[in-house]
Amino acid sequence: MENKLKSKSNHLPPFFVEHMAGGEQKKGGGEQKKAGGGGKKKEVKKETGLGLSFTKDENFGEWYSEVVVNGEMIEYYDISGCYILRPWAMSIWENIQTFFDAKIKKMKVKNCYFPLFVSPGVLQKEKDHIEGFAPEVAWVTKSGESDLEVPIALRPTSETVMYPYYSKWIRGHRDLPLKLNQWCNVVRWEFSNPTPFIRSREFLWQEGHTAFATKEEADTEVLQILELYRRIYEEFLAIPVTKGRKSELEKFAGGLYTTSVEAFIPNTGRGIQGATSHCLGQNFAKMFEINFENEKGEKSMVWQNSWAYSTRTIGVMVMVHGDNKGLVLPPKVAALQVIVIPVPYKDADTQGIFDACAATVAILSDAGIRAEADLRENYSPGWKYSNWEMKGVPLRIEIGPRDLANNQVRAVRRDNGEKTDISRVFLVEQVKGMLEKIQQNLFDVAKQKRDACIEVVKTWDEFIKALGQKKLILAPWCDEEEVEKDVKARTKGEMGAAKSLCTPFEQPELPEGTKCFASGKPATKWTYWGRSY
Ligand code: 87F
Repeated sequence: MENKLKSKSNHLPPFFVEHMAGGEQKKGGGEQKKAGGGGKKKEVKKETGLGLSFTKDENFGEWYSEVVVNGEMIEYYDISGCYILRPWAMSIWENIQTFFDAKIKKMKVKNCYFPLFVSPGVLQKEKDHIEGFAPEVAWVTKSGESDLEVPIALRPTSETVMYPYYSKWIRGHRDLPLKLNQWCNVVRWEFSNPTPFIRSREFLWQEGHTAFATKEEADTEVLQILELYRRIYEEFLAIPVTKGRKSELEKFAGGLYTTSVEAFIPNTGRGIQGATSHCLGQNFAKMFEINFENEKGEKSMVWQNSWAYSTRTIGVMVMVHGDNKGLVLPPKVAALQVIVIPVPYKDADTQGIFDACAATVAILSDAGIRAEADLRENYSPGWKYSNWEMKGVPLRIEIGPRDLANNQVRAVRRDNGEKTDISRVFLVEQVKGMLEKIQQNLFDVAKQKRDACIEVVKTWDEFIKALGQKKLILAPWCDEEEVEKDVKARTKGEMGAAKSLCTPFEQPELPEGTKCFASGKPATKWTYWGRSY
């Protein structure tokens, strides 16, 4: 019996194991963050017991781990690098998904679903592309107790899964363009330090895979998609990004060229790739024989693109906007935009206050604002304030006896703490206006902080100094692969090497005779450099 239980317990989460035979296994994930252990523990906890143990400035890594858990976005799981996405995070994902999905449908992209499992033959068909990534591929080798005859891979991306069928489905020019997208999970067995949303072993994304008759059509789409990614970051997540092109070293090796939106995390001084839109050229078409007969009856090869953004978007949002009270959610993506909290006082008209809260929610909801009241009776108003601040709700509305008497409510902004008394007559328009202001302010503040980190350098010494100061470095570059390799080699250390982030499409003027910061050769462009995630 004991043996049976033991072998069974290998497949079960610790919760179940604990509730079985007295469970000698430990609870919680292997990498469960030790909120109290190690490092400097700053007491920012309030009397409510709801605060964070770490400040964003003093211990960013621990702050982040704590904020995603206490803000109820993530629960740690007992497999390292895998996380539970709780409804609070999932609704943010859904809000940006709704925007993007509608936009790509307007571009005539169709959704589809290909299997999660990949046979080794298919996975390795395109050898060059898979070579560098091979260590990250996860394999299923067993069913029950028996070994599979052929192991099966879990998709890390779906080029090799989808393109054999593109070859089958595309025959003539009338079959083009073929534009497919799938919303799915992918698995990459990363070994470097897993971080919720930012680097996890399973994550959610959309992957778009399109095929065209001409390069021009492909080029156009690459930029259309990139613009949608910019809008997700800037208009929804309130995060400034730079659109640009990746260097030869940093591009997707299987493609022709890679464009990306790049964000920056001021606290760590690291760049972070926000999303990518690749032109694959005809590389995969050659490999997978994706040919079509053109209008002249000649056989030609398709031009392909692929593009993706992932749940990493949510992590960047937390890192950029979060503060020492917890998450700060931009109104456009927040599951809840307004939380209404009753503030009863001694023998004041408690029922009247509760009714006013319910009425406020009804009015806001009718106007399309995502609002709820926290009418729980076993928590104090102060506890509720802290709780919803931790969860990052953009606007709090308090209703107490004085507000009731004056036919008003008190609104408190999460982003800057500003308090405004709003007459109930103007409730909807004022709340709408405040939510727009919050959205704009989050972007403005984030942009100001990002811009303050940009350092224009001309020489290697200036570059090294700026790197040490966690700057986002803009430098004139000769665009030679060997030079970038050299920059990596010369900067490698425990913080990770510096690399090119992107060559921005918006180029400052490059005066005649400007030299490359690293090689001294003639510079051909301005490129962003830095450490990155
Ligand atoms: C990990 C393991 C195996 C990234 C990997 O960016 C393969 C890969 O091909 C791999 N990690 N990549 C590159 C993904 C390229 C491309 N795929 C479609 C995208 C956008 C969506």
